[in-house]
Amino acid sequence: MLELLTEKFSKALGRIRDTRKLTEKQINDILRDVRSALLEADVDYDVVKSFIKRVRERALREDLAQSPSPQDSFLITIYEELINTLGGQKQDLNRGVVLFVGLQGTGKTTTIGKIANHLKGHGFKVAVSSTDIRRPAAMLQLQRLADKIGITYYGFEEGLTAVEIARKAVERAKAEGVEYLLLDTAGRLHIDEELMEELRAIKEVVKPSEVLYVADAMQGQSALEAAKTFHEILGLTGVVLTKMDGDARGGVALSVKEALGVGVKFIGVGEKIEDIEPFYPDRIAQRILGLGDIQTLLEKANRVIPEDEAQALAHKVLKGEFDLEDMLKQIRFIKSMGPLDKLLGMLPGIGPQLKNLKIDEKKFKKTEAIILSMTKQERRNPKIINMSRKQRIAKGSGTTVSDVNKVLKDYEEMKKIIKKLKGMQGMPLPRFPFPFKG
Ligand SMILES: Nc1nc2c(ncn2[C@@H]2O[C@H](COP(=O)(O)OP(=O)(O)OP(=O)(O)O)[C@@H](O)[C@H]2O)c(=O)[nH]1
Ligand SMILES: [Mg+2]
Repeated sequence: MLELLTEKFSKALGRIRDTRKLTEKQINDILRDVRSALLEADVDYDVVKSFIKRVRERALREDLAQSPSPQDSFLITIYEELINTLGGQKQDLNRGVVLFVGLQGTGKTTTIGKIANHLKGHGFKVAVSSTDIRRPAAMLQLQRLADKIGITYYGFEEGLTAVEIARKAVERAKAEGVEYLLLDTAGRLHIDEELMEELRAIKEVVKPSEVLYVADAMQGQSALEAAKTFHEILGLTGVVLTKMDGDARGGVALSVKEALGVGVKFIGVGEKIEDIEPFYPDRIAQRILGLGDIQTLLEKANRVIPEDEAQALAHKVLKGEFDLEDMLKQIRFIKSMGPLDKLLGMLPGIGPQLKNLKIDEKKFKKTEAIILSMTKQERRNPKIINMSRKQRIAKGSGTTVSDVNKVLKDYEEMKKIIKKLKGMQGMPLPRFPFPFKG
């Protein structure tokens, strides 16, 4: 996700570091590269134009040459304008009835399952229902999802119209004190009168707190064309971009706010139920600028391990201290958090290095066994692990010396990467997280 933008941006912005002074010509040169990076990443032409214009005007008006560090000021300007383009503040989901609309196969039903699960995880009382009467399998799909995640599904007798289902579902939700009722709707290949009429009627009846348009990011700009029609007729309150995992360009994420006037609320990043993220414009801007997404990472960690342990670990990581005991802890909670590459991708500066660090998740078990066969002393100070110790560890964990060597090598590799984080220490997040200096 967004890899292309990140890569292009880091090239364009890399030039800033190499300059001592920022002249108007240099600003223009850099902005030309930024412009082509954005266009290549499939950002809407008008969005790019207005972004570049705002950055240039601010850069010249604020007279960067007068700033103690023109490079930093320029980067901050870019960072802040990126956040504006992405929609500014993070948008919360208003309580009430949330109506999901969009074209066929964009991920509406899956997204409802993911968001229901997400809201449940935050302690909300959630229920889901489906007005998609065209395909019987569509309702069954949502019902199964709901069962799987332990969410109430409202099903009704056959023969009801979509509008009648919607009305009944809302009545039940009200009676049961549900905080979020997520309503699924039928998708279509193209916008047609009948669908729009149905959606309009449903909206009339349920008086939704949110009308979310579900768009498939892999369709690029065209994903937003139909959205405009939906917006005119239904008054959208936000967008969910699905399949961001399949689109390295991700330009559509930067285009939504300006194209529609409403922001992205969630992004779907995979097929699994937990593959959903609230959309934080500032964190996305950090990702694009190659700063990683340490906040999301820490937040995830918080949810899995007790807070103080998470903090202690984050602290150690930030200080660049990291021994095999920490690695063991990491492995254990990463295992409960999902794919490692995704997690590492959120750490600053790690994206491009991932290619060299493909940790096989099945290897975790072995790694865990090997570390467990070490003494405390060995875990805290891996340097002392000589050949005879390796043989003992291999025997104890039912592995080979070469397996032990591999774990030690992985550890060194992780340590190297974590050292990079040292630059982040003491940097206030998220406003000035630029580890670009010097
Ligand atoms: N990779 C990936 N796949 C996704 C994501 N969201 C949904 N999908 C997949 O997209 C396909 C369609 O998802 P659905 O949720 O059935 O889409 P829908 O909009 O409800 O489809 P209709 O009800 O037929 O209009 C499924 O195979 C999902 O697994 C995502 O964020 N990433
Ligand atoms: Mg569906």
